[in-house]
Amino acid sequence: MQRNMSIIGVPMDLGQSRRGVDMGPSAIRYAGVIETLENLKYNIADLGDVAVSRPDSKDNLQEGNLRNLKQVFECNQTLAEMVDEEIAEKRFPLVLGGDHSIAIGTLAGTAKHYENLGVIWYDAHGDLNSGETSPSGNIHGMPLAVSLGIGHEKLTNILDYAPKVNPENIVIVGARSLDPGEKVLIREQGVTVYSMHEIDRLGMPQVMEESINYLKRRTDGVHLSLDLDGLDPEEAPGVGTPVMGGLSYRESHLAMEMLSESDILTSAEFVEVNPILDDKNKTASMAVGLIGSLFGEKLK
Ligand code: B3U
Ligand code: MN
Ligand code: MN
Repeated sequence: MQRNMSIIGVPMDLGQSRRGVDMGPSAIRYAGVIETLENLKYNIADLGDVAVSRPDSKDNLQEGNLRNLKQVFECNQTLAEMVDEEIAEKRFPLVLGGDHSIAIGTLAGTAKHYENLGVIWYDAHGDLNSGETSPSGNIHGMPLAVSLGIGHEKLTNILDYAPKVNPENIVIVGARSLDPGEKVLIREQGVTVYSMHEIDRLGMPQVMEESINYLKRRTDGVHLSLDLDGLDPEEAPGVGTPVMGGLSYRESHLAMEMLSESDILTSAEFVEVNPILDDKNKTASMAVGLIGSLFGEKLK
């Protein structure tokens, strides 16, 4: 793993409708992310937060059923440029959200640097909607589709190339709330999904082993996009769209430890921490704990 790491905060809450997730980067910093990584001997450059402009009106559904398209686009454009530059300078980008729409920018900046980028999408949701299939118009339910080149051109074409990712290089872990259009896309495009059903049947060790081996064989870099709502809301309550029956704290730590041992990751992001909905910064602390495991913290 690259020892030089850049932390980029993205205080974005315009990709969905509940306020508060814009405070995610502060909450994760407050919970000690920098100290945790420095104790693990990483050289950290905290680049601060990307600017996010304010919406023009409250329920700002713009062209094609996309809420706050202009603001989400602008922020992701800036984020993509920053991530691109950090990777060019051989620094590992760790992006802190913010809602999951920011994965559009992270992936745009990352995928440029690989022939065949792999993605692990740790999430209760598929985030494979487009303006046509979305039940909400919320762009945080669309970033994975955007990375496949499906969706509004302004978003799919950030940094002037599309698609960013090959569907066969994507593994979704923890899914338990997929919309009809997302299920069609998963089938048509050959995305690998370990839903809660497979996790219950196979267990997290096998799921991660299969995912890691699969991606190792076919990719030259792997991005982890971890949505805290992948975890069970009893353990990670500070998220905007909780779905019961999720991944446990222990399963998630094991997944991070196995990823750490595999040494396949080349970039990562942690998103959807909403301190307003949280219980004493529990979810942000959970994110920091998972980041610790992901970057090599050992139990003994
Ligand atoms: N699939 C729904 C709900 C959703 C997606 N991502 C989150 N919630 N966090 C949608 O609105 O696209
Ligand atoms: Mn998500
Ligand atoms: Mn989610």
